[in-house]
Amino acid sequence: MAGDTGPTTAHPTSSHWGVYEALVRDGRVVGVRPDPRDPDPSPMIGNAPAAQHHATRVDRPVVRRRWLENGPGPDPRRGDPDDEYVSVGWDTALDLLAGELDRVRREHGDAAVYGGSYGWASAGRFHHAQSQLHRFLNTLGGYTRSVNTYSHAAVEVLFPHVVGAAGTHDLLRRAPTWEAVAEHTELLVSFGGLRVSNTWTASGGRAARTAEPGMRAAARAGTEIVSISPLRDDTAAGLGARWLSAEPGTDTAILLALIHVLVTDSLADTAFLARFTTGWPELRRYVLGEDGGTPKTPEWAGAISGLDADVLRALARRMAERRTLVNVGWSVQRSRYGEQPMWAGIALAACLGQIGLPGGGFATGYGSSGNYGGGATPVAPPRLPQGTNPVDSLIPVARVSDMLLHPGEPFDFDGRRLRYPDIRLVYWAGGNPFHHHQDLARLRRAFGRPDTVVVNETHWTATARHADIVLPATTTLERDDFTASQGDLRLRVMRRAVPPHGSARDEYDTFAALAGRLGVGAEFTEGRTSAEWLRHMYEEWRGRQGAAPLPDFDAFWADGGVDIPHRVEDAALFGAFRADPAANPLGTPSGRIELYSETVAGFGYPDCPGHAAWLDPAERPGSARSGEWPLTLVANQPDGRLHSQQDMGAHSRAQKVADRAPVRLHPADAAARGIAGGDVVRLFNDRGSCLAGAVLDDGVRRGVVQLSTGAWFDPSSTEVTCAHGNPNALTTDVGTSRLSHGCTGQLALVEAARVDGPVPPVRAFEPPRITGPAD
Ligand SMILES: Nc1nc2c(c(=O)[nH]1)N[C@H]1C(S)=C(S)[C@@H](COP(=O)(O)OP(=O)(O)OC[C@H]3O[C@@H](n4cnc5c(=O)[nH]c(N)nc54)[C@H](O)[C@@H]3O)O[C@H]1N2
Ligand SMILES: Nc1nc2c(c(=O)[nH]1)N[C@H]1C(S)=C(S)[C@@H](COP(=O)(O)OP(=O)(O)OC[C@H]3O[C@@H](n4cnc5c(=O)[nH]c(N)nc54)[C@H](O)[C@@H]3O)O[C@H]1N2
Ligand SMILES: [Mo]
Repeated sequence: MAGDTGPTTAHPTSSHWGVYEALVRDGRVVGVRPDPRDPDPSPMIGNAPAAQHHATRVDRPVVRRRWLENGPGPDPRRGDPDDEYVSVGWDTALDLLAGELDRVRREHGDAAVYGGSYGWASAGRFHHAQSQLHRFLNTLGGYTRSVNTYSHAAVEVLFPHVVGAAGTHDLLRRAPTWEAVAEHTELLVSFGGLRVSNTWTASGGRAARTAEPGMRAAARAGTEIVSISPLRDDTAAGLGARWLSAEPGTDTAILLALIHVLVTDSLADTAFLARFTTGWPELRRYVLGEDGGTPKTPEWAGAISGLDADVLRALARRMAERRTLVNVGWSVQRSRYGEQPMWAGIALAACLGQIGLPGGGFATGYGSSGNYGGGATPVAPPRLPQGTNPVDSLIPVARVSDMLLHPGEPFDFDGRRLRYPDIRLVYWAGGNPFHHHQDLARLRRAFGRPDTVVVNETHWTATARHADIVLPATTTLERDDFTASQGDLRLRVMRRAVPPHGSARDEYDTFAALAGRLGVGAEFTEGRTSAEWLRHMYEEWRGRQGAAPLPDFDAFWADGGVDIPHRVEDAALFGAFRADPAANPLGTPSGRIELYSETVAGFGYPDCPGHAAWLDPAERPGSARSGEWPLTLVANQPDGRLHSQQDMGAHSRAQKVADRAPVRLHPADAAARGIAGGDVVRLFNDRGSCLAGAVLDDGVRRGVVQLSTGAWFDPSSTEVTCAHGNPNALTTDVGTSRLSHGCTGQLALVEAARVDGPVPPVRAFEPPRITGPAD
């Protein structure tokens, strides 16, 4: 065939999940080739070819017919799978959107625009959707923003009270390198495991994959690994890790019991506690039950967690005898009262007295991100300047439904009393809230409230299908860019591989055109084209590297990248504080690690008291709700993709069972419900339901079912909330606590049943009905 005869060319690029080359023939991506320097590439790069040219690509600007005909306004039918879109052409779409932005700002003020727009978008640092959107909205006059992340909001908000802001930054960025772990750490106890597939990902992509080789080298060097988790495969086979299968959501009880043993066995490092912490007497009283509460004994924790009391006792003693690193993974805080296991984790490490010693102490992020433990560089990659947001209106990111449903209502947040703004226009670019948010039925109601929803997307995600105006964005493979992740050692050129799909545009051009219509074109562009911005950002960054002789832009571009000047951090985390706490105090009121915080206690939040405490969550085995909903759903990160991105790709599709997301169950739980491998299963609770395909696995703790996030939300069936298997049909939309309002999507109580008879088809990958001319 003539069309198949062109030469195949290779184009270097980067995704958050790997550095690779796109193989292109006749203008189409036909394959991928891993970066030659990556010895163990992630299979997720295999999703790119099918995703690039999929039928769900947004190929032209469209407007939802009901909005076009009725004008802006709340619409409970927003997101109706049968809604029709009208192809209007770029000029009309931009005119309509500019007019609506202008109307909302004039009538309701800039705070009525929600530009929170959370999401991972793509890896390139210039064509980064949020950066572009935020720069545009700031140029215009500002917007209501979101703060903190779905990933680890409880860490971000709690730890400044516990170790100070700089200490929190260090905890998230400067953990002991895997080399230091191999050299110094005798025992690594990880709550939430060290899930290898999670380390395939790092924001921006990563030139060198260091996590999996690092953990293997540590295991070879003799680091003993204990994984406390509901899934056996949260640690790689071959690490020789010991799996302690615990009930999800019970880590705080386990951690408090380990502290209890250290105290009663006189193994707690009282000299360390006295010198480097404050609040130990309060925590100690609580743990021992001297405050009138239950003593937090191993027997007490054993009954809650399912771990044997003697196992906990032996573990605590072993930790005290060895150089021990306590890692509490981010998943552990992504549920109700998620602040508590973090605070209890650092309290345990403080009792062991090893914080500040090489390879010892506390960490949070091994097994959660590819760059954690990879060493740090003091140099951040180039970044598009975003200007300043003159509007002082914000929400904690996971409170989006509350905000839209309860305008004007007050809420508590980290000691402040704030009010939800009255949002009239929601603008999302580079994120998929109908992937990431909890209780999607509630989110759908919330998305019915604003006057107008605007989404820039590469694909027809469920979020795009809840929008009134949808603007097609180019993908990474359609633009020139560069990228590096935090701690990366190389800034890499990403080269355009294929022409834009349909009439998709770079978001920079979209926002420049909108800014022009709204009278701020010159401020937004500063007179530069995309290509000129790349050069400008690079040269500006190069200029900041001082003495380091870096190549100029043309040489950088020709070479395909530049090594980033760096320094591998070998100083122990909190080492300076330990060496001289008077000279190097932490940024807390006491200058020490606050095991009890007067500040947090002073907020008076029952859901986050002044020290780590066991607060019994509703969504856990053994709770009152668990009588009706006896299974604990673990909604962890998918190993076939990043979140919802490229779910239609070959690697992700190959994992589906009966066309749906795979749900893993213990064979005994399956047998009790007459479920066999390959069956379609309905998971349900009082919030919603979804279908999934059964996989039986005795590496799943009994009573637990695992359904990873990221199956494209499919509300097309009237019988279930999602026909495809998105776990957020089942999760609860309540924050971790009033302190941080973190995401609680990781755990939910559910029941499961086999589906007999006709099963609704999966329609997630069908684009919506579009009328009108192709643009
Ligand atoms: N139940 C449960 N829910 C969770 C979690 C959990 O553990 N359990 N984890 C949470 C976590 S940690 C996170 S970080 C979130 C992730 O949630 P998100 O970051 O929202 O998920 P993604 O699927 O990565 O969404 C990115 C979107 O950007 C689009 N995109 C890619 N490139 C571009 C571009 O150039 N321009 C534009 N406009 N769009 C682009 C993609 O098509 C995709 O739709 O999910 C959270 N949700
Ligand atoms: N392949 C891939 N990698 C990713 C991502 C992705 O989408 N795909 N997303 C990235 C992002 S944005 C983030 S924030 C990180 C998230 O990193 P994490 O939060 O660490 O990842 P999860 O997979 O959600 O959870 C890891 C494991 O924790 C266990 N777990 C769940 N609940 C509990 C509990 O209550 N107690 C204990 N002890 N264990 C529990 C589960 O068995 C789960 O497999 O991953 C990143 N890496
Ligand atoms: Mo995340």
